[in-house]
Amino acid sequence: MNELGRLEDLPQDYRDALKAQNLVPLWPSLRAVLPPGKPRPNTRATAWSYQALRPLLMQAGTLTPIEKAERRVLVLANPGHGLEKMQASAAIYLGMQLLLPGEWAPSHRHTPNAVRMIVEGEGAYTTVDGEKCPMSRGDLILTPTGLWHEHGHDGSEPVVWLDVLDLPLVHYMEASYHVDGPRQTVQPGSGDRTHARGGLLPTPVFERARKAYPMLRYPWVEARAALLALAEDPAALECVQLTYTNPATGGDAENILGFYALMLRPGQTLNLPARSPASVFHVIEGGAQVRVEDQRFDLAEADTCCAPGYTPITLVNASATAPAFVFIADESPLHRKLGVYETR
Ligand code: 1HN
Repeated sequence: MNELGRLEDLPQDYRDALKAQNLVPLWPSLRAVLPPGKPRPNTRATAWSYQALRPLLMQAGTLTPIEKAERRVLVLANPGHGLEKMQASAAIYLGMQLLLPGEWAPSHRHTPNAVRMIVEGEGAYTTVDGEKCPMSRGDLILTPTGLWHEHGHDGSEPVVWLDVLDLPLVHYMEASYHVDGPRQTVQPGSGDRTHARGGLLPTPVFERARKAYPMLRYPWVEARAALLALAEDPAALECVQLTYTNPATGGDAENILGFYALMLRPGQTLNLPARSPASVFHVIEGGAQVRVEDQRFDLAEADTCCAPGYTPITLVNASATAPAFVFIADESPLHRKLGVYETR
């Protein structure tokens, strides 16, 4: 491959003349924006220990009242992007949010899509688009783009959840904004009870009743039972993984990020091929070793890690007796829609 000319090779008066016209020569920067063979991601394989972050999150609970925070969150920031960017990967934002008994995080809506994976505690709920969604450990609750959402807590213990948003991408697109709103009126009904029974869906006879996101809550009891059933299926010999889908479309639950529940059998080693999207692994139950590049993370319950794209990943359940359950988020829907998805 040719050595390309450097900026310093150009006479200063020529560089000044370009700059005065807002012009930039491409060739000194061409390799940086178009590296050979594969991208050079800023995303670094990084892990966050729940045991290490939990006391700091609880401290935030005493240092900062909810009124002063709106959302009391410690962001899981990837040092490869610079901590102030608040990115786990190019498109993924991660945060651990704390809500204390009696607190209320007021209603708003925004353009980035969010999901919440409940980590600990009982008694909190989030109201999304008028539907009150109770929060229990392992539940996944969607807050798709544009839908009103607020959080409340009628229980007696702190509740913590992992927020996953496509904020870095939407912000990069200069499309990120929010609108505040009044407390929502809770409507009766529950998408997870009307859309997840034996392959039956409400018939949209009157089109006006149709919602783009009819199912907002994916209870862990259902996902866990489905994984255990799938583990018995010969088709899932290699990989026991489920995709969180929108039952109305059969496609991904949200437009930009993909969400999955994975079961690792006792002693299982799962070698994942190198794929273009970056991914996030969060342990719901058990323990999982994640090997990516020259790193190895031993994740315990509630620990989280992220991995860049274009690199193979190995997941190991070191327990000989207990299965491990892992929540995964990745950038697959985005990569597929943009036509840049690849497996190597
Ligand atoms: C947000 O709206 C929530 O509603 C949590 O709980 C985290 C991070 C960035 C932007 C909006 C929430 C967020 C967020």
